[in-house]
Amino acid sequence: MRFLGQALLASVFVLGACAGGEKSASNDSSSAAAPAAAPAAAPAESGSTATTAAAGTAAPITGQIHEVKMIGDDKGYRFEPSSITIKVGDGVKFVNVSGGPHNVAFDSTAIPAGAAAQLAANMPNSNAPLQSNFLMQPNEEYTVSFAGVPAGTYTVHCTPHLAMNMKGTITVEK
Ligand SMILES: [Cu+2]
Repeated sequence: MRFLGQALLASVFVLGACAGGEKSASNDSSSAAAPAAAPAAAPAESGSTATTAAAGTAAPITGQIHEVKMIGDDKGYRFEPSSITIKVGDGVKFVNVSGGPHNVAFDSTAIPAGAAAQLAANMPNSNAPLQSNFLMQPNEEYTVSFAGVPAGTYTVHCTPHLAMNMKGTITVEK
């Protein structure tokens, strides 16, 4: 919308300049041209996450995506819902609603045996294996694929608020 507005303004300016026959400096041309340079897509995670990436290849979500809110308010810090049941192949989208920064973290001892490598591979932009980056802004999201992982109970927590018992349970069914 903003780009369109600038383009329209620029057109009006150019038309006006032609009609008037005056070659005044086009002080708007640089800003009108700027939006044409599209920002490059965010690069994939580099160096620091090499150990995570090496754990395996991410398995894309093939099923439903379930939303879990991450909330911190006067009632405390929590995942909402704190307990969900999904299928293998589904994804869980965590949304930072309030009280962040939050993250999405799994303790390798609180997930099914044999789950860690694939789950880590399914977690982009990890700060460490099984730990997402920190969600700083309201409405920032982080989606974890539960494709290719064993069925069972996955306990998820938020590292900054673990001491405040910000934990949840994701039951993954075959
Ligand atoms: Cu948190």
